[in-house]
Amino acid sequence: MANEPGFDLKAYLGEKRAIVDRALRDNLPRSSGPASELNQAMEYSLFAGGKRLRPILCMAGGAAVEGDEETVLPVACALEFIHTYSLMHDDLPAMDDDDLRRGKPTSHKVFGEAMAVLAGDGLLTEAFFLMTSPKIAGRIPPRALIRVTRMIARAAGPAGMVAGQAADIRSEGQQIDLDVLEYIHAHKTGALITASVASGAVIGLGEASQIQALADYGKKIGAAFQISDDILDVEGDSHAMGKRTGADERKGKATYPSLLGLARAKEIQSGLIEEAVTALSGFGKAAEPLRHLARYIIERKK
Ligand code: GRG
Repeated sequence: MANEPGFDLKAYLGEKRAIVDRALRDNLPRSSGPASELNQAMEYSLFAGGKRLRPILCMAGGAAVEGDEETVLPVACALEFIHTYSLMHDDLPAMDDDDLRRGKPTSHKVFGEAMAVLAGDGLLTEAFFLMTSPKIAGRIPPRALIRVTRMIARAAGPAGMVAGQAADIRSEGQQIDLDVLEYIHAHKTGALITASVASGAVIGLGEASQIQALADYGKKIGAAFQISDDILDVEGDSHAMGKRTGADERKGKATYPSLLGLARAKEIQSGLIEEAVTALSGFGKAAEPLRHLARYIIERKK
């Protein structure tokens, strides 16, 4: 289905980012005591210029089932907490050893390794404190809240993102095939993106078939998103991205372009976006932001 004309994605993203940023500030734990540096480190990475894609997908998932945005918002923020923790830990010397992210020095470069580990731990645990807060618990049935909490824990943990990261680390410098690469992508990146869209729909009290359709959409855009990341590392503008490109090749990482070539990677990516939009065929105008977000994933420059 073609995107409807008249939808201004830039304005939509700007408006939702402002809402997310405000809510993140409101929900950031503060401390002026002996551990205040921990809070500074959490704040530094949370406000280092992320696109807020996961919270926006969560809000758009909620909107697709006509859920209440205020109720979805704490879960949207929790997803950004988890995403930020994963980037902080991924950047550590023990993992990807990156000095720059989004054009800024990484957490361990500013605060030291121990504080970067702890600030990541803090964001991860705080996410679950936030998503089970009375702000949500008083508004939706307990079953929906438990379902969302388990869904996000699954996606972030050792059956999801953490497993993807472990497989990725073990595959570095090795010849891997497309099946392993797909496993890494689906777990490391896809799981949290899928949970972002689906959790919005669960909190928005969508029907089972709607939640399933939105999870299918999430899987497709999650896969396309990771292919974009691989393509941007080959063709992207390092200035726009705030980091050096070509890192995958330097580290000997298998990617879609390295295994299949750039042209085929782009073809697969476009196919995934079409399938994602098709998964939304049962939705009307309420899913329009999601349709546009799907296209944004392959058009993004950073
Ligand atoms: C440490 C458990 C653990 C997991 C790390 C997410 C991740 C797993 C590693 C990041 C490595 C990476 C570059 C993955 C590619 C896709 C990805 C998640 C990119 C970053 O997400 P964006 O583009 O980031 O949404 P911003 O900066 O906009 O928040």
